[in-house]
Amino acid sequence: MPVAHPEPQDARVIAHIDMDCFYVQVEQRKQPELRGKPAAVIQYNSWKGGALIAVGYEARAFGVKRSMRGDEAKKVCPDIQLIQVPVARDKSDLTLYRDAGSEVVAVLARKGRCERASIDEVYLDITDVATSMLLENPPEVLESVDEEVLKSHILGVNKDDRDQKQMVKEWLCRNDADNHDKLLACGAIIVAKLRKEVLTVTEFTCSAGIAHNKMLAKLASGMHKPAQQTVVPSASINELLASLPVKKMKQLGGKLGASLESDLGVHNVGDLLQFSEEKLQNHYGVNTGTWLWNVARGMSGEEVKGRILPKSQGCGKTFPGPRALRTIESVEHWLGALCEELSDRVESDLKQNKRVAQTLTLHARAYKVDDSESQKKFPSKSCPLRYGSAKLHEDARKLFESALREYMGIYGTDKQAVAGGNNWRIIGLSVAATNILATPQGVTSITKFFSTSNPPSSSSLECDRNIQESISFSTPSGCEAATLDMDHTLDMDQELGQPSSSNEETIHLGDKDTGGLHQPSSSGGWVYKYDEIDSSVLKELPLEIQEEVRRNLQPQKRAKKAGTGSGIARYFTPIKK
Ligand code: TTP
Repeated sequence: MPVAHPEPQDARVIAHIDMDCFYVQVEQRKQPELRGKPAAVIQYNSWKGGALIAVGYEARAFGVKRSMRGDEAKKVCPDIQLIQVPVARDKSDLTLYRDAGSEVVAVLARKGRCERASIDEVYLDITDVATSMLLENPPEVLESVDEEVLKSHILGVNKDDRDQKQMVKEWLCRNDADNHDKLLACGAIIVAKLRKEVLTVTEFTCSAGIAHNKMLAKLASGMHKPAQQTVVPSASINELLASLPVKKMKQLGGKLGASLESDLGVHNVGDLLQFSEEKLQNHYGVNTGTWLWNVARGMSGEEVKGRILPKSQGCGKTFPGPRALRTIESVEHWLGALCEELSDRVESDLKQNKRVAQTLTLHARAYKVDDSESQKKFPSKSCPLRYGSAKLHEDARKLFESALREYMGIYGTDKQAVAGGNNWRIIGLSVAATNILATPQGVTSITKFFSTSNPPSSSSLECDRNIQESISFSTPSGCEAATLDMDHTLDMDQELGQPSSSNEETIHLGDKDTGGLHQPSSSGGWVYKYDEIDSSVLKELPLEIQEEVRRNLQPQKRAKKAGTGSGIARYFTPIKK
């Protein structure tokens, strides 16, 4: 649920940095002979040449698209180099790309508050450094302006046939500009320099958007790719939004976008301007209504969070079509592989960053053989996380068994009944370590994190007591503390051919505080702060899962049907004012 934040009084300078065809660049750095050649990175699954997950710009010029498979890409671009994503434990291993992303973050974080938004995207709040520059060395006193800065696109400015660079220079160095534009001009100079530093240090090019808030900076960073930057002066906002289709904005996608189109006839974001805040609130609830009203004006007060490490870690694998898992043994096998990887990652996070993961969460997608139309979701389960691959595996197995019993409607502990039924198929499996906290500094030993975490015991009944139940579709009264954590850097193999209904839920119940994402509403239900959910990391998940999660992020609308359906929305009632 989008939440409106008041726009801060003082102008901010925010940059959104987005790496260009990131995985391809990482591979090209590894194999320099691929530089300048059409190339794409393909997923681990060679069916029809493998699914493309990143396409280099040289290949894009031939018409190669991410939606293609390798065979199709070869048809439109016979010389294309297809590079398979690294593989470990029979699944994609994104360590190489994740580490490359960290190299970039290390360069960018020197200049301002830095929020790592996904494997290859960063927000930077450079207000302080831009303000200092404006005071000490403003653009209008510069003797020369760097070429990279002059290549900037200034929305609303680069419009006629005059010398573009000259126009940019004039805009940057105007004496009569207002303070907001002057700060953006400083931002453009700072970001161009940073992008050059990123290139020197990492060999990667990136694109950037520079604006007064995160929303506009993000919109702008993708406008002129690769290796370019775009500035959004306040005067250009209306024009920008007037022609921006709502579906181009992630938060306006899914059902909200569809409803805007069908109920209000809104196609472009700017079309929202015609509606009063009250009207939008009547349609979409107080929060979303105000948020939409602000969006129409390019307003968003969301802060850049100082965060360069992910809040959680996860890994998963899909099992499409005939590869669906059908026995407890095969699930256990894959949980073992996933837990080994997760264990390596949390251990290394502990070592390198002194952070401890608190919660283990299991998600799966499933369908029933005799009822493949069923919309019932496979419940997610969480429990306190115990370090060590074997313990993680043991706990993940118990979480799975508990979830499977619930999914199959078997409330006893008869393992045989569930396992032997062979009436289910698992098409996606993932484990995640969430609630990762910095270890307290000082005398307290970190061992307390390992010894007091109530590990699930060997009996499944006891195990259930420790499990933080996921949203239970059948027992809403158990809903005491809904938590939602979508900030996983999930590694999911993306493969085609799987049934389209995604059953993943990242919402679970429990008595642990997972970072204050939720508050009780006055009506006794729960709301979560949409803007605190880092949804961009979702792009590592298969598209249909992304869709599903996004659908579930519009609880207010769904909450209108509270009590009438079995969807999760009934637990998320709007705050009454
Ligand atoms: P993107 O930033 O979406 O795309 P990109 O960097 O490849 O290209 P662009 O220059 O247009 O921004 O994604 C970053 C990386 O994330 C991408 O290189 C590969 C990976 N990725 C996936 O694995 N699956 C996906 O569905 C998407 C969208 C990206």
